[in-house]
Amino acid sequence: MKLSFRWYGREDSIPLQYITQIPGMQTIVTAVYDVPAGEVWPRESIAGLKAMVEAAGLSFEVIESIPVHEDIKLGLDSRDRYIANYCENIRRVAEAGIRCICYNFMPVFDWTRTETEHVLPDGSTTLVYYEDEASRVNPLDSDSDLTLPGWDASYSREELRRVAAQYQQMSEEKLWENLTYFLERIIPVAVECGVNMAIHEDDPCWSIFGLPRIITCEEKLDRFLKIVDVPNNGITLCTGSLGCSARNDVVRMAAKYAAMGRIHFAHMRNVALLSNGFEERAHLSACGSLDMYAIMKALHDNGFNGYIRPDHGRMIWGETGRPGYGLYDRALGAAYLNGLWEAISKFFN
Ligand SMILES: [Mn+2]
Repeated sequence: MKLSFRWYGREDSIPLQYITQIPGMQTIVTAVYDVPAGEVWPRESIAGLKAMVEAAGLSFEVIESIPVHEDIKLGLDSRDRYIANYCENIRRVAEAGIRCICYNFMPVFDWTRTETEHVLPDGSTTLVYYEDEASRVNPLDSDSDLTLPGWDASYSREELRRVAAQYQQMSEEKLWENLTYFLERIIPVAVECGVNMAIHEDDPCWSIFGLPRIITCEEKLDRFLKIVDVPNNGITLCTGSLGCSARNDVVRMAAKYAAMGRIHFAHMRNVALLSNGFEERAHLSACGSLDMYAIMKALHDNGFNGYIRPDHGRMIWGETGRPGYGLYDRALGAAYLNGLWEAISKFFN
């Protein structure tokens, strides 16, 4: 495994040097954040990121994400221009040394929670999703002013409703068709550039706010991988996104897709499944519902050689900042993942 850490560029309050100080840290996961979705990233912006990352002693090999423009997901006529731009972005980041690109195909909203600063009994704060509160935070039919870091803040409330209405008339099958159209055009470019595309599962892994979601479970990942059946068309195994549904056997999926050589990136996070939703917890198995050791062992035993990063962390030790993306708890997560991997590697090799 290659240990990595997400960093939001110059705007991130966490200095790259602090990330370098995490033992075993190798690679930064980042993106060009100041270009609207669908447009081409300037070469200077990519080169600037690469220079900063490498100056800190880290490698620049993973992008998360190149966002997929809504017109592509909606299958509008304008999609061809956005797909051409997407291909150009793949070429440009590949030229700069990127080997893996994470992206998702979730309509309108990226990851969704009902609260970003839920206080746990130990005083740390975390991201939670409670079913009974989901309608309260629905920006489509309430006055909720909740916005999450993954959501496109460029939409006004009205635009958001207009785009969502287009999806609400769309079947899941139509969304699959639009995903197929996209993959058939971008994957050949990824192959040509030697880049692995790694789709991220929908988070949470079910339909929200009446919008279709299709990258949610083993059956659908199987279907996804067959659309363009080459190694470069792979997945980001996000344990927290899949693990928030008890129907998903994350250990089994880690083993299966690693053995197929289709997991290019792993997001390691623990969640506690509750009767009314889930809470993000510390990475340690004992803190949540997922057996993190078993997932790491499944990856190890099936030849996983991709990038891995600690996913969302809690806010601890008084840290404030971007929900899920503080330094301290993610650094503890990285140390824990290192420990699991070293023990598994030494004991089972
Ligand atoms: Mn994730």
